[in-house]
Amino acid sequence: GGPASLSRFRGALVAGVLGDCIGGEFEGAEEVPMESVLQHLSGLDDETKGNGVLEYSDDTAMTRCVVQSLLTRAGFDEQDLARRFAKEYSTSPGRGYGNGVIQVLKKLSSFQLSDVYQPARDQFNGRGSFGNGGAMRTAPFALTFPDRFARLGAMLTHSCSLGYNGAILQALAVHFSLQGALDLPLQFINDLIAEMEEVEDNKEARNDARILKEAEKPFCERLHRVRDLMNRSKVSIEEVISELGNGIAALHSVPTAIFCVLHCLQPLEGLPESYGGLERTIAYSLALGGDTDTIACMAGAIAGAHYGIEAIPQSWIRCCEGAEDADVNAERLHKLYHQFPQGG
Ligand code: F2R
Ligand code: MG
Ligand code: MG
Repeated sequence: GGPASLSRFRGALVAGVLGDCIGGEFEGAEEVPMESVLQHLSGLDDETKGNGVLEYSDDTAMTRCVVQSLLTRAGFDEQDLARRFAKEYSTSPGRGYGNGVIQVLKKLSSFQLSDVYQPARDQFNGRGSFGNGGAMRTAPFALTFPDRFARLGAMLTHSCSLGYNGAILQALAVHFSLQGALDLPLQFINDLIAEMEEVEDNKEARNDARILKEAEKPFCERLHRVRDLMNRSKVSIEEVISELGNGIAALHSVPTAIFCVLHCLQPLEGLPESYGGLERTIAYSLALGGDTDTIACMAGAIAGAHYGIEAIPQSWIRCCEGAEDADVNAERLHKLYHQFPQGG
């Protein structure tokens, strides 16, 4: 596709932060009535609030490391990125990190480390993490070479293919959305399936899928389910959760985030008519419960890339810690990528 516009890229990075900050309220909740979501969202329009009252979590903390590393090194540098993840964690350990990844982040602080990918390989008795921590931070990679950098960036903490392939899928979804691909939703999902057919076509992926008793190509299988749900005239929240999941595993959250965006392209019953697609996507992601900050962060990034920065309510930006920084950095990164189109 053609080059992504600045508005789309700003939209992606800012809406990702919004999803994380706004979604944090419900992370881990089993059931989230839409009424509670709408109440939470209408609180963001309160003029007396603002100035970053909703704090960001690990999702944004790690995305900021990716952005800073890409900007400072003018491209992908795993040593620099690993150092930034470790420093960020040691400075602010209370951002709600996954229980496993904390071990990796502590080991990455060691000066004697010769291979920055080794701590991730040691996770979960050598099987590696399949959590969504690699996927939640990939949006900055989505302007160029999303698959290569998303994979390497994720493997610093997630060495299981069900973790890093989730990061690739999320980066591809943002990448396609930046090119305007969501104008043709069916083509969008078919293109993602075609890409993931190749991504999952190797020994490691097949082996991990077999050990975890998943389908031969787990992400492709989930994307087929997304396409089936898209074609249904009515889908309940319960069906989405049972078909796609709302959990902390990349497999149970990245396809879900993609579905949220697709489902919210049109007005939805139960959501205010005044909402545009971006607001609908965030609201719907929260109503699924479970890993709401991360699903809303990933869905936000894909939707933000589609609707652009102009679609994001200013009052929401004012309420979310780090949203204005994300906007400034999106502009810097966009400029850098246009100077060095290969991204390093
Ligand atoms: N962790 C959270 N939220 C829950 C609690 C927050 C915190 N304790 C608090 O109270 O403030 N949110 C954040 O974590 C998710 C991203 O996690 P990430 O980076 O993938 O971490 P990790 O530890 O690698 O994986 C997460 C969990 O998944 C299970 N798991 C992963 N791989 C496994 C494997 N091979 N075998 C068995 N289990 C595996 C483990 O339970 C891991 O702890 C985001 O939601 C982010 O917002
Ligand atoms: Mg989080
Ligand atoms: Mg989360």
